[in-house]
Amino acid sequence: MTENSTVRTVTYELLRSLGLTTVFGNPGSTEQTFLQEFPDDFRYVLALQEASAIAMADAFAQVTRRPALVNLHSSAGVGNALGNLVAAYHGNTPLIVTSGQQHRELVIGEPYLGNREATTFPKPWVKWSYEPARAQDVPEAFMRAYAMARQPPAGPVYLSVPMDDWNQPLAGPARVRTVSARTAPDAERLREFAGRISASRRPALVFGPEVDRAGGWDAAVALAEKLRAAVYGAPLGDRVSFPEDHPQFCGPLGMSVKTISDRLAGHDLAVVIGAEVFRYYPYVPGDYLPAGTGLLQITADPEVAGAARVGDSLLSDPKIAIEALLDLVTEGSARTAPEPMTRPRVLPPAPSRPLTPPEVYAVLSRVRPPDAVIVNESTSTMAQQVEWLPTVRTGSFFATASGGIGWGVPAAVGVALGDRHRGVSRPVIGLIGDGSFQYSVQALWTAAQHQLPVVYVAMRNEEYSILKSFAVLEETPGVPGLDLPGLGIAAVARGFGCRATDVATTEELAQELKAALTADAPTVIVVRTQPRKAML
Ligand SMILES: Cc1ncc(C[n+]2csc(CCOP(=O)(O)OP(=O)(O)O)c2C)c(N)n1
Ligand SMILES: [Mg+2]
Repeated sequence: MTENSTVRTVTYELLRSLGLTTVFGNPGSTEQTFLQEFPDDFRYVLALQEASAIAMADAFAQVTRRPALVNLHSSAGVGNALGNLVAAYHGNTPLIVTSGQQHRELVIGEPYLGNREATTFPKPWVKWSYEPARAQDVPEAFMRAYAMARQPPAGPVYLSVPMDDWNQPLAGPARVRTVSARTAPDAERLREFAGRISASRRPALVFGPEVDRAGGWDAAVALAEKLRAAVYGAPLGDRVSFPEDHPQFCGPLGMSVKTISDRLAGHDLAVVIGAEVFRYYPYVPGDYLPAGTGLLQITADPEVAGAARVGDSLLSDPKIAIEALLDLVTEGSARTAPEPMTRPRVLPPAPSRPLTPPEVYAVLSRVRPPDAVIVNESTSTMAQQVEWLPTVRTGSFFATASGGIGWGVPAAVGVALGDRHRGVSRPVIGLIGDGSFQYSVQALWTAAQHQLPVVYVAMRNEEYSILKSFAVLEETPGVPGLDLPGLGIAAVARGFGCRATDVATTEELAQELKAALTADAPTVIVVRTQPRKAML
């Protein structure tokens, strides 16, 4: 044992070997034993609240395509983080979330800032949850956490580490292992699927977020073209997996049982790859599938396959399956090409004040650089993005995978940090509703401190607009708490160190966007907009 070799030094050496040298977090007294003498080759990304730490790490992991490490404060910090942990779980993001436990000597007496039933607390939104039985097990617990987070289906895991463990003597090095990040399909079942796809007269391909995450964008295009199939976007996607300007792209599938079933009518087969069947919301009754339509699902996640309401499932990494299908299916040149999606792009006859969301989207579609990333959390206008701002490149659209808001503002920070980490420079545009902006607003400070190229466009319609549409759908008049008067978003953003401005016209918006795209600090552009009745 080298002199001064401890649980902490052995663990840092392991983290270094695993490439986990960025730590997202918010510290407390129970974490300082871990963070002490923080090595120079490690980087600590401070988030001012734990919901921000998780969503930043989530997007960072997605962009770098590697697990990310998060360190939170005891039960209070984990509690603040839980909402965004749900998104990481549904988004299959490999996150190793750690928090400090009180001193082992004190735990039996329920000490101040102890973490009662620590391993239960983040469940069911972690794949694995552990508190080492002995201090000496800490490095191996990290190794196991890494393996669990990375293996398919990837996802968040949790480790609670008593604060006195870190200084315990321990001989290194830790045992380093590798694990698979992809699993191949059962060959026989895949051939069966290929046969059914080849025999289909009018197949519909539905590509979901797992495809883009697996790096399957190009393979998805090749499969669609070989089959000459209609392609739809999976409901409520947190990633886009197929170019939305492709002539075979027919638009989003819909969200409710009824709209999806109506959309699939006329297709004898729906092939859903890398998505739930389906991510339904809201409940509008209907048939789960139209009469005469079969359904095949390919996913890497047994839970997602198990929960499908209809159809036959195959477990596989989506990219491996698509590439294998490409060889197995017969050419679909005899099929009639699908009708591409229409984009009416209707604008008001004269400029309106406040602006309508389409006027804002029209400016964005003009000014957006082709390589820009969009993070969208503008709930009542998200459906308009596909019309105005089609995603045309892999890894360039992000949204919450859970439906919980308060993910987008910090996720934009995580995307920009991830890009910087992998040596890529792209503008990141966060389209965020004025309500959604508030939940993890302190992420702006981290963006400013790191001088990240993030441009937020905050749509200030002064309400929770989507919830007003839901009130109509659900026939629930008189719901309180849906108006948001008096929010000074630009002032808040300035307070966190961002550039910020209020705009009222399309000219001002275009001008401020252009300036923001070349600025050396993050910018928040607050645009006053009219509430919009969302199509649910
Ligand atoms: C953490 C969390 N709290 C509450 C909700 C419920 N919710 C869904 S959308 C929404 C309003 C969003 O308003 P805003 O961001 O202003 O967008 P708009 O609908 O006005 O476009 C709320 C409160 C949620 N999804 N997640
Ligand atoms: Mg709003």
